[in-house]
Amino acid sequence: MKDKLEQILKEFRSGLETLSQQPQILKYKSDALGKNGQLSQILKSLKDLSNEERKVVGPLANKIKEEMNQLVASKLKEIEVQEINQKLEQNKIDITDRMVNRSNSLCHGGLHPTSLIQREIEDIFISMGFEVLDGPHIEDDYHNFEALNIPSDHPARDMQDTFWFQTEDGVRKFLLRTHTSTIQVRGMKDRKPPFRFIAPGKVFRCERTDASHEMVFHQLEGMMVGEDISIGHLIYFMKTVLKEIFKKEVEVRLRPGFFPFVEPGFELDIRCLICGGKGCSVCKQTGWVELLPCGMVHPRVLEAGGIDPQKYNGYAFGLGLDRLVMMRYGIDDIRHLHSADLRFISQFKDF
Ligand code: FA5
Repeated sequence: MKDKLEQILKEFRSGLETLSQQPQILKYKSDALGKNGQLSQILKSLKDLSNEERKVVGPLANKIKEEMNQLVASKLKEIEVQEINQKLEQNKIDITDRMVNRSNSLCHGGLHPTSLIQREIEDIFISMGFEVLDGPHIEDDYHNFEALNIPSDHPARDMQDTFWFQTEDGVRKFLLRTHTSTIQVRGMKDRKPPFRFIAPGKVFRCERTDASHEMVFHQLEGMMVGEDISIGHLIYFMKTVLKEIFKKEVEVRLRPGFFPFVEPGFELDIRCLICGGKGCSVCKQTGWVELLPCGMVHPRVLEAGGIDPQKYNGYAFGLGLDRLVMMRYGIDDIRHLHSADLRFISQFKDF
């Protein structure tokens, strides 16, 4: 019986070696190990053996069954690896290869205009002593609203239509951040005044799109906290940045604006550079583009960031990055920026 078991294993192994397709192997296995297979027959006949024989044959039959299973598993693994290697070989991509255009000259990629402007602005702020921070796109209610002095029953929540994640119990706790102001409290918590930082990034709103509105767009948050910070500091930094970006003085106007996280709050608009102030679809025929809401940080927001509002104060702003890109390059519709149209994108190659 012992010899017979070893013979079964030997034959199974050599039969398996001749197979190379997964379905064939699975069938081979079920034939050999199924209830009509030789091994099952031996296991069934154990009851007819003497006690002594059963003690030897039983464990040996189980060991051989285990070994046959292992042979099949490693054969299947081997085939899987072969298939993956074959696919990799067929779909080989040479990342050093260059694309050639219709006129047979080499072409290469470049940065998106939003990235170009973002990098330029980061450099300007870094040169003025600002840090550059990052934050999560999926935010919690606390950092997007509560900590910014916008409690759940506050009407200001309606100013930004929000994409919420619904939890299983129906509670709205997480959302796609509606503004980069979420970084204010995160940034303050990790720092001691005086400090200044910016935080560029994507934001998301459930909005109807038009020439100046997108559902996914970019903002660049900025914050400066210390002793005796004034609106004068705010205006100075904003004007310096705009002058650097546009390489000339641009006409700006400051008007009162309401944001629960600043007091007082302002809207800084720039004279529309698409129409020169005459009126167009980008400036909604007003001649001015809303670009840079800002204000002095509300004491409650400083407190949420662990900063004593009796001792320190600061300013914050939230630059609309896409609109700045539009003004800088004379783009008359924000939707071009996400169009992925190579004819549009390739105009901005920086090298
Ligand atoms: C805010 O998001 C505030 N968090 C900004 C802020 C920060 C105020 C710090 C005070 C202090 P607002 O919703 O206005 O504000 O958006 C800021 C800028 O983002 C706007 O001025 C505009 O330039 C840009 N923006 C707003 N909505 C859109 C949109 N749908 N598409 C493209 N740009 C937009």
